[in-house]
Amino acid sequence: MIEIPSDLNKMLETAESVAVLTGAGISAESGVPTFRGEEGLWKKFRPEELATVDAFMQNPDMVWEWYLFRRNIINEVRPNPGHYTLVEMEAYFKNFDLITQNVDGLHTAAGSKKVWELHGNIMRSKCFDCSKPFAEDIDIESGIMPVCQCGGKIRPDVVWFGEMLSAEILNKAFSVSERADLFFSVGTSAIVHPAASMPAIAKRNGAYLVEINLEPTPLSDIADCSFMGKSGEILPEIMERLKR
Ligand code: BV8
Ligand code: ZN
Repeated sequence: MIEIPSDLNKMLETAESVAVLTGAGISAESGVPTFRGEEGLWKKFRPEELATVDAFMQNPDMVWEWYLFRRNIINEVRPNPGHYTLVEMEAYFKNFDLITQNVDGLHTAAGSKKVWELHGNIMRSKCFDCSKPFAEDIDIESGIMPVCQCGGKIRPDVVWFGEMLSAEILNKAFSVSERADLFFSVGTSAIVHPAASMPAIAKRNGAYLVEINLEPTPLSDIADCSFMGKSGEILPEIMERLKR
């Protein structure tokens, strides 16, 4: 059982606009490897070296091999109690927005409606040049890289390091963070920007900031309360408290 501080109790009862930022940690209990954890997504490389335009330009096969490897994992996994609790919270609070860094689509699969995917979605592919969605399966076994009618290379529809996020989604994330009176940061190491600035923006605009993570992060110092533990266990306990 977790200890819920009285000021969080009060916020849970009075909050009108709630926003959540999630990272890879919320999908860990579903079996999706996190980026920087010890089981690290791809042993030999760091995501910052593979999830980049340069890596794709230099070695599209290797980058696609990494994404197809991750797609296969994600095809086998299901949302966990942490994802499902956020679906319940969306129904419970007057205004609720879910901002995610994750590209695994598990929030939508769990039933969340208002999900802002800051970094895109790994299951979608698009043309590198004209961004036209590419619906066919990617098969690189043949060694032939899929190309768009315009001649552009097909890539995963995710935001790589050094790439701009969608301005529309980013602005939406900034505005829900500014407006939130209760903000949860769940399962993120809070080092990737501009995503990691959302909790600080919420805090600066008067939100009560809750962190749920396995280990301390740069947010732990500014959080109003920090639960160190598994999101799949802590989020359901907080929801239990809401229902009582
Ligand atoms: C941009 C999609 C600029 C691809 C991803 C120096 C300083 C500051 C910033 C920068 C800098 N140098 C470069 C930058 C900018 C860079 C950045 O922030 N780099 C970082 C590494 C320092 N950002 C960018 O490049 C962004 N673009 O800035 O554009 C620009 C400006 C003008 C003009 C042009 C360009 C784009 C960033 C997006 C990159 N794409 N993903 C893909 O997935 O392949 S980011 C990638 O990391 C994932 O999306 C992931 O979600 C994200 C963040 O990682 P986390 O989600 O936090 O995961 P992590 O493993 O790190 O942590 C998991 C946590 O969960 C851990 O703390 C763990 O303890 C905890 N946990 C584990 N299990 C559980 C748990 N918690 C609870 N319960 C559990 N069970
Ligand atoms: Zn194209």
